[in-house]
Amino acid sequence: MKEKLVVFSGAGVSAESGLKTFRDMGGLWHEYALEEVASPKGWRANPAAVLRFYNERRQAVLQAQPNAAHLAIADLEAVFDVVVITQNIDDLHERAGSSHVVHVHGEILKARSSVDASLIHVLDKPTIELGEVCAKGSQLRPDVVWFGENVRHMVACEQHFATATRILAVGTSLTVYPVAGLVEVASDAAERYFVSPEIQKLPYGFRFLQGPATVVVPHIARCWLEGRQPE
Ligand code: BJW
Repeated sequence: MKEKLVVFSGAGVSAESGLKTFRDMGGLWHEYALEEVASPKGWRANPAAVLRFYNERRQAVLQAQPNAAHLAIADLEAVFDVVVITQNIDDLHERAGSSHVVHVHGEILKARSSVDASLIHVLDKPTIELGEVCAKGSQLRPDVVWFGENVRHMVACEQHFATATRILAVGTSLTVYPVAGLVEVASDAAERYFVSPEIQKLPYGFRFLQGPATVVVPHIARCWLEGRQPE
């Protein structure tokens, strides 16, 4: 049986594919008020503005390509049972070849009913427009998790974190809960790495490797695939 390896990713892993992070300088939350575009209240107040925000980001996702970090994470499947738990709503892990990806904050390439969260479908075009409705006649919205809404698959994710023997966290500021708390569920026996270009709060038991995802993640993957400890 293969060893269980959890990759926990945030916006930073897709930054070098040209997708903006949220809280860095130049990030989305410096350009937009998060309560206006990423909350149920903002959606009720101005659905057209919310749809525009996500339509523009969906176009960017469709134009982006997986980078060396996404590809290195996919390569790890040669040796490990890899579960990618991502806060990202893009599909770059899947396009890089990762076969088990859990999207805790939803997926931008899917639409869902605004009255029934179980009515979800994959979009066949890059935009959702006002007036496009679900089978129950309500406006379609992006299938993403806004502030105040329940995140997805938490019980399964806690199980994956608790049973993994290796964990690689990359490109997240660990500011958004409850997902940020997953790092605390990791086993003390697990080998744990945290990758970011800047020194920030380091979760307990994680070793910090500083640098951009496209440099540090392929290095860690190479070491793990060759049975060496990353330095
Ligand atoms: C690189 C790099 C490179 C750069 N290489 N790295 C008080 C305490 C605790 C919790 C709360 C609280 N008050 C409210 C809450 C709950 C709230 C919350 O956590 N708020 C905090 C902000 C305080 N959470 C929620 O509401 C969640 N739901 C929930 O709790 O439900 C229960 C509930 C119900 C009712 C009432 C209250 C609670 C839902 C959270 C939904 C988050 N949604 C978003 C937007 C939607 C998706 C989208 O539009 O994309 O998800 S917010 C945004 O942040 C997005 C991300 O997934 C998420 C995390 O961001 P991430 O990925 O960490 O990005 P950044 O930008 O923060 O960090 C990037 C990092 O990359 C940085 O460290 C860089 O250095 C690094 N980086 N370049 C490697 N090249």
